[in-house]
Amino acid sequence: MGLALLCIIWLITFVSTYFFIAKTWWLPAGMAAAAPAIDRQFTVTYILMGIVFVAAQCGLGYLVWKYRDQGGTQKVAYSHGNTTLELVWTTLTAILFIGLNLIGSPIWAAERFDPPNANAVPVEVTGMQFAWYFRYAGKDGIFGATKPDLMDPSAGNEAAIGLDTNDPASKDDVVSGTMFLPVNRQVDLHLRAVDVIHSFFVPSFRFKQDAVPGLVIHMHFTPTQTGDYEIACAELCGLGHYKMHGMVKVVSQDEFDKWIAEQEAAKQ
Ligand SMILES: [Cu+2]
Repeated sequence: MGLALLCIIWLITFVSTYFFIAKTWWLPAGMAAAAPAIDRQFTVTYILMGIVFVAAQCGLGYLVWKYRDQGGTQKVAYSHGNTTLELVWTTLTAILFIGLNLIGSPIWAAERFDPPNANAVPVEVTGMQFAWYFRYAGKDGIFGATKPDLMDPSAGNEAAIGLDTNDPASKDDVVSGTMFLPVNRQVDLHLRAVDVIHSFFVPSFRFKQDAVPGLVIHMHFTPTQTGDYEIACAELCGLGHYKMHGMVKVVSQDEFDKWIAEQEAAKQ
């Protein structure tokens, strides 16, 4: 029985480790400026935690086998702990976790606490049950007022986020259900939520941030490749959570300007 358990524990360990090493199910290619640094941190974390995982599971299998029931009448010896051993592993674990946090925090903080570039594109992202809306400030660079009592989610776009069309600053605001971004230009994100907490997740950009009702969260990132990328809501936000999906279209600056101009024209 002890040998069978050892075999099962080791088998599960090695099979699951294989899928991680072979990258059977893995992230899409990184398409944002911060992606290489985030992937490096991710790899370091995976390797370190992988070593700990394999060592712990191998130890578990071995001990299950070593201390199997061997019959006989030998009395069980109980251990009441080993202070030195406990101090050592607690210290090592603390060093590992605090160290990983310290290594990762500059990447995390740079997208949040550094001010955005002067030429960053401001985009307001609004999450609501169960759609994402993207607003561009237009030529004046100012987002017009939105009002909760003007919100009509069934009408979509401008009406969905409750844009106040009487506000002069809102006249040139463009609201879209698809996110358009110019390539190699920083995006100054203003992240909002209307009803519950949502999470704006673009796996290809290695970008994930909660959108919280009552808060406007500022973050920035820079897409580095043109193409279409998926947006998912990464926070269970209700019955339609599974379909709270959107697309980012990263295009050239010219195509972006053309698209904005078309949207402005359609408003007239
Ligand atoms: Cu959601």
